Parts: sequence; C-alpha cells; structure tokens
Amino acid sequence: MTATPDLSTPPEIGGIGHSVLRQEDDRLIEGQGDFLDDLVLPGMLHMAIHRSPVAHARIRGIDTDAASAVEGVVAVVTGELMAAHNLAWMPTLSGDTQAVLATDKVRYQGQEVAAVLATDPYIAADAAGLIEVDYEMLPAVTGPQQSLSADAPVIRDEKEGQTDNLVYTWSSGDQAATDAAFAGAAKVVSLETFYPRSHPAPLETCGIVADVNSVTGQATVYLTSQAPHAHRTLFALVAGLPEQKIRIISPDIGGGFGNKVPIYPGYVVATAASLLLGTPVKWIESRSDNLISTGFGRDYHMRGELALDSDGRILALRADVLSDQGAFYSDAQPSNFRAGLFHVVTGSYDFPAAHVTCKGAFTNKAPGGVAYRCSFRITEASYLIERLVQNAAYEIGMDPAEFRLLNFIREDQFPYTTPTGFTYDSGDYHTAMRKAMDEVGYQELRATQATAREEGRLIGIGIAHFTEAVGAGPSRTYDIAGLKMFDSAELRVHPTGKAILKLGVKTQGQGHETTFAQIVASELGIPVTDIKVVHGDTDNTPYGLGTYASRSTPTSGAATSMVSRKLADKARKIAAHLLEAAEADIDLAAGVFSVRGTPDRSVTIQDVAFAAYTNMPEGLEHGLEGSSYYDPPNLTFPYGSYIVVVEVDAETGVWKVDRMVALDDCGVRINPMIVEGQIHGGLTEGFAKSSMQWITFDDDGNCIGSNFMDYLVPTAWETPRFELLETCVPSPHHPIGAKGVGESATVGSPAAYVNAVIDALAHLGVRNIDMPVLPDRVWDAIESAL
Ligand code: MCN
Ligand code: CUN
Repeated sequence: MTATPDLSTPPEIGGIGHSVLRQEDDRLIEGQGDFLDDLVLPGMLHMAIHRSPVAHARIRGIDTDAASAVEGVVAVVTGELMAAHNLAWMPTLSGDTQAVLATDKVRYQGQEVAAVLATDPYIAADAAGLIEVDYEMLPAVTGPQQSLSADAPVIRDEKEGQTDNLVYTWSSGDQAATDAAFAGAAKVVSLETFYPRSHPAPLETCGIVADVNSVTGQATVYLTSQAPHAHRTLFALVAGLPEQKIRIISPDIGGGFGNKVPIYPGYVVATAASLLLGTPVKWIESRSDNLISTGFGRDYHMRGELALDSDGRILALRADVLSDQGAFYSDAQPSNFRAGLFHVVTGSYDFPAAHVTCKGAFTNKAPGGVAYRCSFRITEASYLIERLVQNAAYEIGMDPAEFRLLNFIREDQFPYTTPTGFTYDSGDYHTAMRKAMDEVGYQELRATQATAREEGRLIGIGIAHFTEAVGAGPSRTYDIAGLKMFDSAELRVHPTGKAILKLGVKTQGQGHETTFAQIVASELGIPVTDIKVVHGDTDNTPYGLGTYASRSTPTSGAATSMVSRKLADKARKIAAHLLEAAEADIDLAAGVFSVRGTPDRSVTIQDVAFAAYTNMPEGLEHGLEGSSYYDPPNLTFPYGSYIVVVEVDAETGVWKVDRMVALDDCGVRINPMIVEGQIHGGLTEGFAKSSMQWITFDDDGNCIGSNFMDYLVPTAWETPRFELLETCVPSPHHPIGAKGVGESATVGSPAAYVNAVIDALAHLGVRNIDMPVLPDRVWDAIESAL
C-alpha cells in the first residue's frame, strides 16, 4: 500500500470536494426509477394483511370463510398454517422472537393476524376486511411504568420463564466512582424528560415481491431493504432456505431512515406464500400499515443528574432510561448494547465519571426500536445531555454557552476516552461553537433578549452541541445478530477506462451513486460520469451490513478508497511498463501517471486500463479489478454546534423560529452539496419532532398517529430556514478523513429547539417542556411557573 495519494481533481473529473450533481437524480426525477411497487411479474398475486383492531386479546377463533369466498382470492393464510411450516414465529434482530401471524394472542393494535392472497390488490384488501376474529379482551398495557408494576398482565406469556414485562436491564460506566463524585458535589442538577415515540415515515412504505421458483427453489426477493446482504443471511436462517438460492434485490428506495432495517412479518408471509403457491407474491404496506406496525423510533423515558463543583465544572453524570419496547424486542442495534449506543450520553463534555442504567419493558404497542435517523439511540442520549447541560447553566446562574465552553473536551485531549468506553477520535468543539456563536451574534442577541423581555417579548436562544458515534464496526465490538459490522467495495475498470463499482451498502436517497464514484474519481482520476455504481443486489455485490447509522462512508466508503488504492498500485506497475520507467518513479495525480522529473512522459489511467487487457507486463495478471473489505479501527465522531433563536408568544404559547444556525463537522466532505442536503433533511426531522410529531396511544392501546392527518410531517411551508456552517477536523483513521454525517442534524437539533423555547421562559423558572413543544404545553409551563 502506498501513502495517501494526492486526491485533488479538476471539476471534469469531479472527485472529493466537488459538489457534483447527483448521478441518480435524472432517472428518479424523470420517473424512470425502479421502485418496488413498480415491479410487475407474470402471474403475480397480491397480498393484504388483516391486522388486529385491539391491543391485547386472546384469539378464540378466526373465521376466514367469507374472505375465502371472494372471487379472485386464491388463499387465506393464518398463524395456524404458518405454524404447520414452523414459521408462526421468527427471531428478531435483538434475539427475541416475534409473531409472524398471531396464534395465541394479539399483543398490539395493528398486529398481523392473517393474510389474503388475491389476483388484485384491492380484492386482497377487501377480503382481508372480511376476516372475523373472535377476541377475548385483555387489559392493555400502554406504558413501561405501568408494564413494570407488579399487577400488570404478562404480555409475553408464551415465553418460557418470562414472569413479568421486563425485557432487559443494562448498565455502563463506573457506579462507585459516580456515586463518590455525587457525594462530593457542590451542586446536583436533575432533569426528567421523555423522548416520545415517533416514526421514520419514509415516503415509500415497506414492501416485498417474493418470487420462488418451484422447480429450482431459487428465491428472488425484491425488498425495500437497507441491508440486503444481512437480510439474505437472516432469510436463510429463518426460512431454512439455502443461502445460494436466495437473491435479495433492493431496488430504488424512497427513504428508509431506519424503518427498512428490520425484517417484518409481511416479508416472511409473502415469501412463504410464494414458495407454497409457486407464484410471485407482492405485498406493500399502506400508509397506515406502515405507521401503525413497523419500526418506530425513540420512546425513551429518561432521567439525568449532573454533579458539579463550585466553579460549575462537571464532575459526574447519572443517566437512567426506561425504554418502551412494545410487544416484541426487535431493536435493530449491535448485540453488545442493550440500549444501543445510548451510553454516548456524556456527549461533548469532559466527564470524570458517569454511570448509565437502562431498562426495557414490553408493552402492548408495536415493536420496532429502530434508531430512527440516529446511530443506535444516540439522538435520545444527545437530547438528554443537552437539555441537562442547558438547565445546569440556569441553575448555577451561568450563561449556557459559557457553561459548555467551560466543560467541553479540549482539542488537546483527543483521542479522548469517555467514562462509558468510547474513544472519540478527534474534534475541536471550542472552535465549532465559537464559530456558530459568532455567526448568530450571540453576545448582542443576549442583550436584545434582555431588552425585549422588558418590553414583554419572550426571545429564547437555544444551544445544542452534540457528538455522534457513527460508522460501525469495528467488528470486534459491533455486530447485528452476530454478523460483524465491516463493509466492502468491488471495483472493475473496463478496457476503455470506464468503471463499475459495487458496494456492500445500499442507498435509500443518500446519493451513494455519486459520492462513492467521487472517491474512485479522486483516487484513480476516472471521471465520475464514467463510473457506474451498483448496489442492492446480493448476487452482484460484495457482502456488507447495509446502510444505516451513518456507516456507509466510514466503512464502504473506506473500502472504496482501499480498493482504488489496490488498483492504483497495479496501474502504477502497468504505467511503468508503458513508460519504460521504474515503478518507484511513477507519480499518479488526477488520473495521469508521469515519470518523476520528466512530467511530459506520461500515460493516463485510460491508457493503463486498455493495457491491462491488451499489453500487460510479464508476470502480472490481466485485468484491473479488485475488492476490499474494510473493518474500521474505530467509529467516527462527527459533531456539531446548533443555535436556535425563537420568539414565544406568551398569550398563545405559539413559538416561531427566527434563526437556526447549524455548524457541522463531518471531517472531509466528499460532496458538499450532498452533505448539506443530508443536514437539511436531519434538521427538518429535528424540527418536526420538537414542534409537531409524536405517536401516542389511548388507554386501550389504540394508536393515535396512524395517518398523516394525525402524524405530522412538516412541509417547506412551516420548516424554518437553515443557516449552515462547517468546520473540518478530518477523521484520523479514515483513508480520506471523512466522518459519517447522514443523521447528525437529527441528533443535534431537537434539543436546540426545545432549549430555545425553555430559554425564552427560563427567567420564569421553567426548566422542562416535553417534546413536541405544542403551544398548549408552553402555555401550561407559563401558567404553572407564575
Ligand atoms: N457524505 C459526504 N462526506 C462526508 C460524509 C458523508 O459526502 N464527510 C455523503 C456520503 O457519501 C453519502 C451521504 O453523505 O452520500 C450520507 O453518508 P453517511 O453519513 O455515510 O451515511 P449513510 O450513507 O450510511 O446513510 C445513512 C443515513 C441514515 S442512518 C439515515 S437514517 C438517513 C440518512 O442517511 N436516511 C436517509 N439520510 C437519508 N437521506 C435520504 N435521502 N433518505 C434516507 O432514507
Ligand atoms: Cu439510525 S436510522 Mo438510519 O441508521 O437508517
């Protein structure tokens, strides 16, 4: 391997640092994308699922006669039939089991009870509505506190040895050191807060077309999957199919955001039905199916305590989480960590000690626990610490920005190991936050705020500074269901100098077809437009763990650099042969190999590619191709400083965003335009959660939030304008210095908005308003403070 090459390229090559237009957009914008629901196979049947209307009930009987009698219905599948094939239950990504179709009980509203297969999707849906289930109602448990009380009914009574509703307890950090620090503290500040259940709500819902060949047993499964290779292996394990006969094709995806990581019951039923009926089967969720039954995010009840010394320096953190897991424990998260990476909760601060405890509880709600647009629960952690830190500043009478600057990890402390065991690779938090403060005019704003208050106007300045941990592996620590979290890339350069790059990850909108080509363009000098990126087809791409947790760039992006460098090494040998020079004298820059000292003696990467098939030096294999599997030595730790300015109307509780300044540091930006798009997306989601978005349940466990009338997705109309800033501290271990960014803005921004509203009311003693910050909540907070 050679040293890091010169990666700068002119715009026509379009390597790292150029805002190259997204190569995938033309086909998507012109309606030429291939989305799952566009796919029609000959003889294909359509599947609809009958879901439980109630949250908790015993099934006495299921009457499918009326549904079966409908013309066009080919089959009705119940749990009993699935049980006959040993498929009534399936393993989850967290080592629990989940009902595929309910046999004994239903455990949440919207649970899958039966499926209808018909010649037309509307016939299937209508017939599914005719299925009659005889339920014996049971009391619904709708919150984790209630669920862990002694008299709560046991939801998972089918699980051997399960006598209560506790899923897990987990802890991290040093309890004794933390207790000692608290005992010696000058001041203890605490906060209890709830990060409500929300839903990734991608524009495209989840779906499958399963096509099992009854003769060969070959299963071709088109799936809205963020992780096609992992899904192939899990399919093989769940269904007992030989893995070489499973091909998962994940076509264009209309947004994933974590929702398309788990395996859902509908996938299993559709595949089983295709196998049994010998025809292709399509199932795609309705909007309500999606919102009511598939992987939700958040739902963490959190309590945090900070111990401070008399100068306002942080001494220790205690954090305590109660997670509402729903009826099945199916979080998508590394198996070593029961509450995901929540223990990153010490955030951007230099904590001498910390102790984190987490409990999960079963409830009569949909399962899921996907880390919706965050790296395994980091959003929740970041929210807690940022709310707590801001409150601590008010409690000791220090400015919240000053408090942060006092307690930040300093630049000279990196690499920095947190008391819960993360080693942050790099950072300069002080510079980042000061830059954001300068941009917003922090000191003047505080003066304006004071004057406004005298006039009876409530202005609030909210800050959040977050540190994310993204890019899992390293494989020694991170695995999902035992599958180690490395990733891969395979690169072939054709004789004419054009290339095909195949990835283990799978874009759902993040622009990999552009950014990953840019990495090759920088490394080898092949123009971006000459590189085709292939992904999402397990027969044609190297193994990988998929796209989530902002891991694609840190893992598969690194593998793309590594494989390019392998090819560059071989290309240098070929160039030396063509130029009749020593290999050691060959320099490569922007696709031109030249002889050191005589730059006019040169060949291009295209010349070299042609020679690889036509004029190879003795002793070298033909071709110019290779693959790399990259296992990162550590996560990457992007961070950001966000400042929100709001004005709150004290009469109505309505708040309006005046400024939103977002500084992100994700190391080297491959494509600045795409990075900004990712940040815009995350900031919008953060705004949604802080202002309007949550899924609630009534006392009977009815889901409120099963449609876009009740579950609000912000449009451009209500979304504030974002002012973006950046700093760039490259990741020291990533081959091109990039850190993941795909979800940073979602992680950092909610606390900034909520802190801003609280800041407007802080002088009244208001210290907490839960998300979403609805006007009546603001109003209640003002009322109770007065
Ligand atoms: N990038 C870059 N320079 C960097 C870092 C990233 O140019 N220093 C580019 C990447 O090359 C990639 C994009 O930004 O094209 C995001 O990269 P990365 O941070 O590696 O994250 P992933 O590609 O792994 O994407 C996952 C992340 C997650 S977890 C969610 S959730 C989310 C998100 O991406 N879901 C999305 N952004 C989304 N954007 C769209 N349009 N749709 C989704 O479903
Ligand atoms: Cu965290 S949701 Mo994204 O990891 O697919």
